[in-house]
Amino acid sequence: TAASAAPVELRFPKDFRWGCATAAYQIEGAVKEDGRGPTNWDVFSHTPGKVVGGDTGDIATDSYHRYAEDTQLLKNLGVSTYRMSLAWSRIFPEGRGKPNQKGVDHYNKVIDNLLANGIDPYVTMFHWDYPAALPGGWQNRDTAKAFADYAGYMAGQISDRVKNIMTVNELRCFTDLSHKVGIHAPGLKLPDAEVNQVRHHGVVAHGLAVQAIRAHAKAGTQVGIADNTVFYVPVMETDDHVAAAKKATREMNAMFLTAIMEGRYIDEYLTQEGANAPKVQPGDMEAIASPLDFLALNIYAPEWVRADDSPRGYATIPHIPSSPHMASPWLIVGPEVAYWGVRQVSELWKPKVLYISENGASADDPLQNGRVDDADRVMYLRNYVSQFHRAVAEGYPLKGYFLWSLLDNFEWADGYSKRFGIHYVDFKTQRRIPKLSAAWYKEVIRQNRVV
Ligand code: PNW
Repeated sequence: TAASAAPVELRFPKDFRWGCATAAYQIEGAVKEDGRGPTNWDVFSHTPGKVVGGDTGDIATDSYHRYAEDTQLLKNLGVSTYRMSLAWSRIFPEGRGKPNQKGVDHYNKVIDNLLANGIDPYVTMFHWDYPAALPGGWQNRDTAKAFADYAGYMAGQISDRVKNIMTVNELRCFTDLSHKVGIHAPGLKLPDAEVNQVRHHGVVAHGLAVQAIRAHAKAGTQVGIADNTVFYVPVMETDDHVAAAKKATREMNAMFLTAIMEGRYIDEYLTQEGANAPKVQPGDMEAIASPLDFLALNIYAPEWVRADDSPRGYATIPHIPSSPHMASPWLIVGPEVAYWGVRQVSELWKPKVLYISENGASADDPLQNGRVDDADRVMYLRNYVSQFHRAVAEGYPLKGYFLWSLLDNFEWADGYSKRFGIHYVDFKTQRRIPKLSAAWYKEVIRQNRVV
């Protein structure tokens, strides 16, 4: 007899929120307009040898001028939300002092345009571009205070319309990639003690900003962080490996999310760092642990881990050349990280509300006969979204998903050589062309299920 095939549909809850994400320096351009001050990334990208091809964000996708066109791309997709960031140096060109009204006006126009089109903006206060005038950048503790003042000020300006605010994007990137690995602005390779201090300033900045936003924002404003927690995926789904992976995730993020959620640096981290551990001032840990309304995760590549009988109980498994990856070599494909990330933070810290603030992929994106058939990106996205669906179906509090990115943009040290968009951008004409992945995402949203 013929099998009666009843397809299992991976449907999301009715109120699940679909969106796209971008960041100011990666899309805006207009770096000298309306009083914007120079940033760390302007300096870095204009330093020969720092960015592939000598690319800069001077023009990027010109979204400072084309924001209304970008809103129409979002509207055509059918998203209900859009995650964007504000450029600190448009508001405070020198990092502090007197606000620049033209910068505030610009973001008011962008926000109003989104709302007029039925799209709810989620705003990140800091996505890596800070005013170059701030002495010492994140090496200087005063930057944390300046950041909180800026974040509080802008929360006061926008929270009548913006209901969800994120403090910073990806602590690990703007601390470690910028001050330890040296591939992001300002391009430093500092010794361990100084790196740990920069990390500490990062989490303090987040905490002080939470307090400042709450002090200035309209009651009810939801405050969170967009973190790229490193998630450890158990090599197999058995109790011992599952427990080992959760322990690894908690310990390996000790300087970032674990500190924020637990209000202290755990012993494993302090012991490991010894004399290089960060210098903490009274009140710092209380600020860092400021309660959050939601937690947002940027989830891309997995780490793999297995249980073992070492004292800590786990061994990480390095990526090897045969690990499948997308166009960026670091972007290992491991869709299960989407499920385990949501499950692990839920079990470890019980956040009330979770979002995926970024997930997406770089691909080669050949433009042929006016089309970009990025079937590889569609495959990547379908697999990750299916794993997020599993987390939702099991009851974890995941409420929304922001796809990185709405359009190809300035991919940091990779310049324009790596494309993450679901809209192709011709950087000569600034023409936007929806890729196959945009058609796929539109259908996911329309049917509210994996297609
Ligand atoms: C994120 N890694 O960065 C950022 O938030 C975006 O601005 C960026 O464009 C996007 O992901 C794609 O790269 C990351 O090396 C950069 O693991 C590097 C890593 C992870 C995230």
